Amino acid sequence: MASIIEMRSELDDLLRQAESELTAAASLDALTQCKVAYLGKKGALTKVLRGMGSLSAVERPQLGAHANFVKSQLQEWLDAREVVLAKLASTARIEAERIDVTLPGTQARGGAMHPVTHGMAEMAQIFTHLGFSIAEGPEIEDEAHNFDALNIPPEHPARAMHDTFFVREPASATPHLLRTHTSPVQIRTMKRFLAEGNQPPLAVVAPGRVYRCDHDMTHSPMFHQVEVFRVDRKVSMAELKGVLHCFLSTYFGHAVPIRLRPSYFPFTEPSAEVDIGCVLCSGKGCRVCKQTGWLEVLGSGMIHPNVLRSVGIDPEEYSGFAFGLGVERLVMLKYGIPDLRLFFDNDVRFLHKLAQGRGDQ
Ligand code: 2U9
Repeated sequence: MASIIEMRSELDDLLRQAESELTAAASLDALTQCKVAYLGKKGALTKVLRGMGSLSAVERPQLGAHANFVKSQLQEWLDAREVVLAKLASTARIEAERIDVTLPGTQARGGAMHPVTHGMAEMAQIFTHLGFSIAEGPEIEDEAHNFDALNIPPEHPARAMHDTFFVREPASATPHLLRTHTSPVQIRTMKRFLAEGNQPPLAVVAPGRVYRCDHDMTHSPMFHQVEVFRVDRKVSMAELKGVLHCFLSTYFGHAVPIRLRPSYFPFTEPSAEVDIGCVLCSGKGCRVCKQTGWLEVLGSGMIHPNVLRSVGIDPEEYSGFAFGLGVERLVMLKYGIPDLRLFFDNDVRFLHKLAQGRGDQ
């Protein structure tokens, strides 16, 4: 059985040991463990106090007073160490969560024009620089503007050739369709121009979506056209050829040879298909130009007198040239795009690469 002297010295040993352990506690967790080990129900202090039963009634309060001192000293050190460790822990957390605002951020990739939209804008701009005005019109048209006014009467085979999408509507209403070319825009523009009391000259470029019921490797049911016309006194085929050469050379960025081959369109007379010297092999002959050295790029001609008459322009006094081109084909040739379907898949890797090549971003 321990004497009061021994028990006092046990308490003093406990205090000394606790002091060194508490100062060594490196984390709040370690400190909690220390607290349990010394002040807990099964801790070192309780263990010493359990022996108090063997002390006399005089000794018991003496040791009790000393035990209270030891306990409050322990508590004081624990509290002080806790403040230090809590501060260290919060500094470490702040350090770990620190954000370096000087690091470069993740770049948000900007959007860019679709190659077809971009190409169409490029083409339209060449014409605005030549003094042409841009015109737009409805994509849902009637037969009068899409066919009749363009010298394509109801039984004309060109109506069947155009593979038209008709819009379902009540039998009493005028049939409507998705325009098969942007020519109805030209018709509407000429009519409006005259209705506003003007007389030619008139020079217009009509870019936009057109629709044909046609779908294979090289045809999409929706594609884009740019159509151009100029009406004035004495407009000639020579002027047409000059404008074509200027347009195609500006678009491709270098002088391109062109040739006109006789052709037939209901809305032009005479009509000509236009070829350019192959931009891939410079006319030497390759797979794309099928060894001919030439690529067909557009259709053209002098506006048919019936078309001028249909809008109220006297073909005896005025003449005009017109031509139309498929935007996708010209964009493919300029940017070396091998497959029409790439335009419609909208794979951002393809679109981004093209935009980068153009220097858009
Ligand atoms: C008016 C009068 C005449 C526009 C023309 C073509 C010839 C032509 C095709 C090229 C490729 C359509 O996209 S494509 O399939 N176009 O061959 N277009 S003459 O003639 C007009 C236009 C408007 C008032």
